[in-house]
Amino acid sequence: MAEQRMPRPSWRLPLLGDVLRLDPQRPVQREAQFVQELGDVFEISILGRKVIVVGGGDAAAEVFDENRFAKAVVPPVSNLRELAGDGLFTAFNSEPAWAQAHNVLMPAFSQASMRSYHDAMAECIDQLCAYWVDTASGGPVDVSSDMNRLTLEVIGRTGFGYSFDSFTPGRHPFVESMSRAMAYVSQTANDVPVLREILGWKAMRQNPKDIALMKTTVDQVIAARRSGETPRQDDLLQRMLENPDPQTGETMSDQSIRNQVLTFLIAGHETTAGLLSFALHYLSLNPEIVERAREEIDEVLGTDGAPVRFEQVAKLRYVRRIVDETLRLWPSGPAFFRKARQETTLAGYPIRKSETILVVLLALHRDPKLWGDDVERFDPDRFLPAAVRARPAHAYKPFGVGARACIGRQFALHEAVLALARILTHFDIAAIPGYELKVEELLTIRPKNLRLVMRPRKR
Ligand code: MNH
Repeated sequence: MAEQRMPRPSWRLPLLGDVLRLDPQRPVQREAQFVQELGDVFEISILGRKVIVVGGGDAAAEVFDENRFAKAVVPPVSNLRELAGDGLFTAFNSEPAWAQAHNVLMPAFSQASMRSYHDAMAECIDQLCAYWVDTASGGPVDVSSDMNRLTLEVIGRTGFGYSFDSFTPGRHPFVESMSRAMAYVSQTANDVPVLREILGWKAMRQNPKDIALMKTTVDQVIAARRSGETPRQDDLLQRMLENPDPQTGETMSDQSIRNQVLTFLIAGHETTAGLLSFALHYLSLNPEIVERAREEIDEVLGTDGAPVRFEQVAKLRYVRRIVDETLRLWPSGPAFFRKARQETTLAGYPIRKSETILVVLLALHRDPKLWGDDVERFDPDRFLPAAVRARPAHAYKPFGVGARACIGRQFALHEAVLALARILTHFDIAAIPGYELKVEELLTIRPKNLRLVMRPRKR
């Protein structure tokens, strides 16, 4: 194809580029809008940095091809390296710590390993339900905040035997530091450094303190386990301490273990919390979906309130489809970066080696070419096996692609299905009349100010 210029937003400025046309509060939602205006492939320029954006169609299948493209660690993801170093999520593809941690931890995240985390997950979910019965007393609950409590508690306990005392009023100092540190990374993603110093000096000073507190907390947990001060248990930390990399025979350093623990706390908590929050939002609006889910839940789990067994979770097929459909409309990691391994083309446009490409899942998952023309409708039956088979594989990638895809996928799905099943067993979920869904972005996405009334279920 002849050298043709990629579409770009109109009114590009010198130096600043398209930065004024972006939305610093809702960057990915703005980019999804651009997909509607400019098509599946276009370029934007942010302060001299060019980013190619892919939002649908065959171009998506192309960038997912691991032979020609790979994960790119660029801002804002690379800004997390100050906290998580060469941990799994933020490592460059060539860093040895990635391969080692990947080899040690892959078995710990297999479907079979979920059995060893199941009881702790179930306990945390029951604690959440009890917390709602005690504190909500029929009034509305703050959904995103409570889902964050749940998922952080789950990853803390199953990851390294640590409780954040999540179901007590107030917030753990670690949680305070983590949410400020995440907000800092997100808000400084596309800003101008000079302005940051003027406008954000307070946050700039707070950030190193937050990072130090998080690292110290994790180091203490690791040291306590290593010395035997806290008991052994079958969790991620124990596996990292004991299991050597099958390829090299070497065990992980404390520094690398710390980076992985911090990574799981970051990557494994707000994503699953966002998923659960959006799912509860849609359940509050769709009584017929709740009814179908409950039929399945009562049949699989029984109605006597007995603890859920590991094997039962995989049988909750309809609840799983609710989860899948939620991740279609609101993939909690709404976009990710790729880069060209060598000079190549994309949708016919020439691409230089290492050029940065942003995949906007938010747009891909609503591409009418792949999903039909009622893409906004919440319909779990899009994930019936026959419907899935009828779609190309690149239509749906909420957990990313290739070697660097999400290691926590089974973990998140098990936790989410279990949590929704338990919540639907115990509560009738009611929306606040007039609530309009607005979506907040802090690297991950969540429904803004979502409050729902959780009343003990009437049978
Ligand atoms: Mn998770 C990578 C989405 C839950 C740990 N995760 C990714 C990527 C996406 C993603 C997308 C790829 C990002 C990229 O290409 O740059 N993750 C999710 C979603 C959920 C989720 C939508 C929940 C829903 N993730 C979890 C959980 C954990 C976890 C739970 C851990 C307990 N994720 C990771 C790690 C990586 C990752 C670690 C990086 C893996 C690697 O690069 O080797």
